Amino acid sequence: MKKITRETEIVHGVHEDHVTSLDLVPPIHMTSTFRFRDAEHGADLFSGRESGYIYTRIGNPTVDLFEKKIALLEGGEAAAAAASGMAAVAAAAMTPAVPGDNFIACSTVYGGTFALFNTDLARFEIEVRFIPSRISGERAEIESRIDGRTRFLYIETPANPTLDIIDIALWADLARRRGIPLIVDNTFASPYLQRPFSLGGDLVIHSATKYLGGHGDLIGGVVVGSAEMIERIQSSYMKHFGPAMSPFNAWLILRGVKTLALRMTRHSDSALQIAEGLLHHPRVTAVHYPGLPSHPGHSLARKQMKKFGGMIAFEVHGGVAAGKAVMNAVKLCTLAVSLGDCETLIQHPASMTHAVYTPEERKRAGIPDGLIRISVGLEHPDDIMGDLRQALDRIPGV
Ligand code: LCS
Repeated sequence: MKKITRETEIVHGVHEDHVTSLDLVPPIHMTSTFRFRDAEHGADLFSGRESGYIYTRIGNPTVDLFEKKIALLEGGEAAAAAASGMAAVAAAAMTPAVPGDNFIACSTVYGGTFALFNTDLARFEIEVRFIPSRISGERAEIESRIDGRTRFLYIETPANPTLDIIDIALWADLARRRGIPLIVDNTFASPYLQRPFSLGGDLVIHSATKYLGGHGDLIGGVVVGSAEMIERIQSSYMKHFGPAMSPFNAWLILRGVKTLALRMTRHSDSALQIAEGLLHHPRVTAVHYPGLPSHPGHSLARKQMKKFGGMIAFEVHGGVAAGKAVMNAVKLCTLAVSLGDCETLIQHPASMTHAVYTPEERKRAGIPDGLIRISVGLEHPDDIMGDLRQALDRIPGV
């Protein structure tokens, strides 16, 4: 072949077939597609006769590494990475169900999950049957909603935003007896604090945007489960609906997750101290934190969690107006949704993360309009409590 032009050289450069540099930290494979050695190799990859990479929506070495890491942390066989936590929820819920099927879910879940279940899945004629979390421990109540078309059970624990604790072992037992899977959203706990597979769960979901990433700089999600269930999700939902995780995000989460144990310990210890501080503040009417002995799910949380996590919800005298005044008066805490970041975040579920619930639906799900939610960050707990105290002190006396 005659010497190539400068223009072509600029496009092609040099190809190296293998990474041989023995990096401590794995490289980011930022490539959309992968070269085939020859036509037969391409055909063999497509037919499954040979395994290897074809195209990043279907598989990528950096994303694979992320999937293997999260599967390991959860104690599952395999994982499917997704572009967001919502994509992970949708993949887990839509893969096993066809029109006419139904599933049972706790009604206190992240607002986006609630909206997906309540409206979008309804368009595919997949029916959600909600159980209010106040009766989520009552076996007969759950059983009475299960029938021959029930494809799975779905829980989130601790629940967003109320911090209700759902009995994973009880729901897993009900699912096993009916031969259907239990899906557990483990976002609030992280695999360091809670391992749903050890309690009988079948699929575990994370919004990796939160504690797994840990630094508030990406959106990502993951579903973990048996090799067979994950293969179904990968070869159908992920491949054809296409919510693939970016290799760069997979790399960021791999970096963030290395400090998961340290961060979750600090988040949990600080949250316990702050929950106790809030409990003693005269303007505070209720503190919802599973680490407090007064929390109705405290003994269950002790059984199924290692520590109680970094999320707290609380209510103040004066309801919604007073709550808004607190959020407008904080200086160190940041008024923002999301959670699991280094920075302490504060938000109002009824008008923000859970605004998709109607007031009636919120009442049934046990989400008070005056509830404030905080994601306790990695700052010194005395500074966080000091900021909340000065904001609470500004509420007019009762
Ligand atoms: N599951 C839980 C428990 C969540 O809290 C969230 C997001 C999701 C799934 C969805 O994940 P995403 O697509 O956002 O990665 N929760 C949010 C929240 O409470 N505030 O902002 C997002």
